[in-house]
Amino acid sequence: METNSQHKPPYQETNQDTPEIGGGLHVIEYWAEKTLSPQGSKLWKTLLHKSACLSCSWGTGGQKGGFTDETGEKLQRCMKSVEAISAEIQPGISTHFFDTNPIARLQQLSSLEADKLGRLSFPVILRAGNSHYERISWDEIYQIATTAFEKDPERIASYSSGRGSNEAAFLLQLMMRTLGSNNLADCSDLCHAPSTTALNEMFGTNTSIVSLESLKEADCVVLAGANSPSNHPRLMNELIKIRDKGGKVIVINPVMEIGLVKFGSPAFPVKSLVPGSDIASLYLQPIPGSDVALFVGIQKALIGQSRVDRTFLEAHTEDWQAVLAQAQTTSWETITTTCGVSRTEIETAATIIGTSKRVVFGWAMGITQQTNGVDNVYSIANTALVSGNVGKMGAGVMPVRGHSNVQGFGSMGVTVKLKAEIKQALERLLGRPLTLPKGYHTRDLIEAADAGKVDSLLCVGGNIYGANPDSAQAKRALGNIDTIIYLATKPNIGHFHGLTKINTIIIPVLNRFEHPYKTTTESGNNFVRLNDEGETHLKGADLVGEVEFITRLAHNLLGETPIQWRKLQDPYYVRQLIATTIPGYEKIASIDETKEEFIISGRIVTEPHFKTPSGKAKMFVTPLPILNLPGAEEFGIDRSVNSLVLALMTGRSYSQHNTVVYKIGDHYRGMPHRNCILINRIDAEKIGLAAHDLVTVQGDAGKLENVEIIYGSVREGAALMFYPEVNVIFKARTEPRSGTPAYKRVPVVVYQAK
Ligand SMILES: Nc1nc2c(c(=O)[nH]1)N[C@H]1C(S)=C(S)[C@@H](COP(=O)(O)OP(=O)(O)OC[C@H]3O[C@@H](n4cnc5c(=O)[nH]c(N)nc54)[C@H](O)[C@@H]3O)O[C@H]1N2
Ligand SMILES: Nc1nc2c(c(=O)[nH]1)N[C@H]1C(S)=C(S)[C@@H](COP(=O)(O)OP(=O)(O)OC[C@H]3O[C@@H](n4cnc5c(=O)[nH]c(N)nc54)[C@H](O)[C@@H]3O)O[C@H]1N2
Ligand code: SF4
Ligand SMILES: [Mo]
Repeated sequence: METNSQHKPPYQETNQDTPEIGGGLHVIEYWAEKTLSPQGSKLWKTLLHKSACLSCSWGTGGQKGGFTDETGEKLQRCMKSVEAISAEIQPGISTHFFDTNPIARLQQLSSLEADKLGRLSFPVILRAGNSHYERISWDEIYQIATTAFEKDPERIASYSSGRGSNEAAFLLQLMMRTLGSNNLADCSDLCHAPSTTALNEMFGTNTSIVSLESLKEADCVVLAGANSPSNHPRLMNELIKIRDKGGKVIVINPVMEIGLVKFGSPAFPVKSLVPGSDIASLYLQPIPGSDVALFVGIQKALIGQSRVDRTFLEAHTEDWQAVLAQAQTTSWETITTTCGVSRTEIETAATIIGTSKRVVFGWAMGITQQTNGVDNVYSIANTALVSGNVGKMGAGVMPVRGHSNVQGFGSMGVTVKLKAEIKQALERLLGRPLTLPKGYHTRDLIEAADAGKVDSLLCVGGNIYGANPDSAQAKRALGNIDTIIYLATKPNIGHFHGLTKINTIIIPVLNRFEHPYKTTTESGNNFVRLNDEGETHLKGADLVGEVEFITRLAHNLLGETPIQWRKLQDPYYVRQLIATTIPGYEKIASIDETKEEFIISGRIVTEPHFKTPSGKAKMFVTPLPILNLPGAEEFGIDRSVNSLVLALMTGRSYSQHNTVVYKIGDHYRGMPHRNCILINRIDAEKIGLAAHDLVTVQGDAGKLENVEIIYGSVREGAALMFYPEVNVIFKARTEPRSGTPAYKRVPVVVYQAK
């Protein structure tokens, strides 16, 4: 098929189904369609409810009203929140649904179909040997759950996903740790764990050191491995404003995402929405997994241009000499062949960074979901330090987080790497020393379950089956567990494939805007929001709050001393515990009275003093990755077959939230359905393929067939597909220090079946 951009280099060509800009009127059409739908009034009631947006970590909403950000700016609500709310306000699943649909039929459902079943509204159980989920009483649930979690603490575990509240998260880890278990797997293990690891080593903090207020003062943003027009749309408003005031945006992404080139934002209806605003001043398309080389190249160019801030390095950092020496001694040849970006482009990036006054470096999954994800983050932060862009307003390092409260879960101690300060505070609370075994993060949990070492698992949200690589392994591993309890708002494919040996229980929970009490959440910008009480539209449904479920289970297991679990059913008292346990959260103690949302103290760094033992930022040398791809024969493909090995990036389509698919296509990449592979025209032509041909895409764990070739602006040698479907084809290769799978560089072979 023709492309609409023949004049561009081949890896910048898109297909004719791609719109001219990201965002734009399409977004307004979606708002209109949803507003006029039968759910319209419910949708608007929820949008106006004083609670944080459910969708991403940008964390719009809260006490200032649904459309205001923490600096008081209006019109900061995007259609992704409409998408998330629309799914939550669906009618409840009928009471007969599970009686008439055997598990074998439920397993045929796609992610989209599972979500469209509606809200879970009564608890169900699948018992060993049975073919149907059936309704279960609360008494029996607590009896099964109590027996399950009385087991050896090494053999019990939890998995969580960042949609719940801080209060639920705090209680979850408190219960698990009081029981003696440190097996607190969390979706962040699959996500920003490399950022947490690296930032902790370098700056002594786990999160972004930039506030939204500070970001607004930047005159340059470097955004690497993030498809923000789709996943953090309100970040786009900040980029637009930075460009409007003459600032620069450098985008680093193997795919030229249309919304990162030009974005039409509804927040600026006249000047931006229809014509679109320029986003990238410079767009670099590296080879997937090669960002370290690119950033070492930028450091080298900064040295060459005499733009290194040596005074800053000497005064405020450690081991900078080794980092500069690495950049100096690594040849341009090595750098450019590793990352596939030219020296001229790298030098241009360095000039922009070096001549800007205040640069914020942001990143997301393209950086972390790599076998060297921690090095990737080190290399970005090294670049920030080398150019003197840390420790002042308008500058710093900013991981762009995932789920709306994933960061809150980490802060509350839902992690295998518990901070020493929190451990000590928990010990004071319990009046005894805590022994914390190593603990299973998400990948270790799957491996342990696969080896038969896990008896009971409590899943507070999420889809542990759908989120992990190698779906067959995930299914097998979960199948080795005796009891899994899924707390969830809506059914997902994990509830139908992640089945246990004995009891699989699905418990329907209230969501953020439905609790009869206040809760709090934490945004990726370290801002704590207060969510007001609400009510559910599911009349007569049998739902539970996460706080209620966890406290009741904990009471059954642990009694009333030293922790009064029944009192903690009121989240007000949980907040009092958080205030004395979690560093920086002191203000939460009075939030019920003051309603004052706040930035967590000690997180935002605007002076060059760091929470490391020396008070200086510690720098790390970042070895360049060796990025070979296996030959086709290593996939068992005969030489006579015309095939191509590619580095596959797996991630989100425009209309999905993680494993939950809302619409099948991706409007902005011109991909009409889920079973597509986005590749470069040149690559396709190498093996005689054309757009819309059907191919097999095979990894080391399986293959997908009849995958449609879509031409897109992906760099040569790389391709892109959507999860969770693609998770059937590859095994986990993980980053050793964080356990995060390399979802963004999956070796696959592409060929046409005979
Ligand atoms: N609407 C919506 N919002 C979401 C989510 C959602 O699913 N839907 N999910 C939430 C969650 S949990 C998360 S973690 C975030 C995810 O937010 P993102 O990280 O933006 O999402 P991804 O789709 O994983 O893709 C990231 C980008 O990385 C690029 N990339 C791939 N490989 C590389 C590489 O090697 N180097 C570089 N520089 N770039 C690369 C891809 O081309 C893609 O544009 O979004 C959150 N917000
Ligand atoms: N191939 C590939 N795989 C990936 C990724 C990738 O880029 N590529 N990204 C990874 C990343 S970054 C992440 S974060 C994981 C996501 O992994 P998860 O967080 O495990 O998955 P989600 O799809 O976000 O979970 C959705 C489910 O959460 C439940 N839910 C929603 N709201 C609530 C609530 O308020 N309370 C409770 N209890 N349940 C609720 C609903 O039942 C919904 O079906 O996937 C990872 N997997
Ligand atoms: S940017 Fe994120 S938090 Fe803000 S409205 Fe959109 S989805 Fe919600
Ligand atoms: Mo994530």
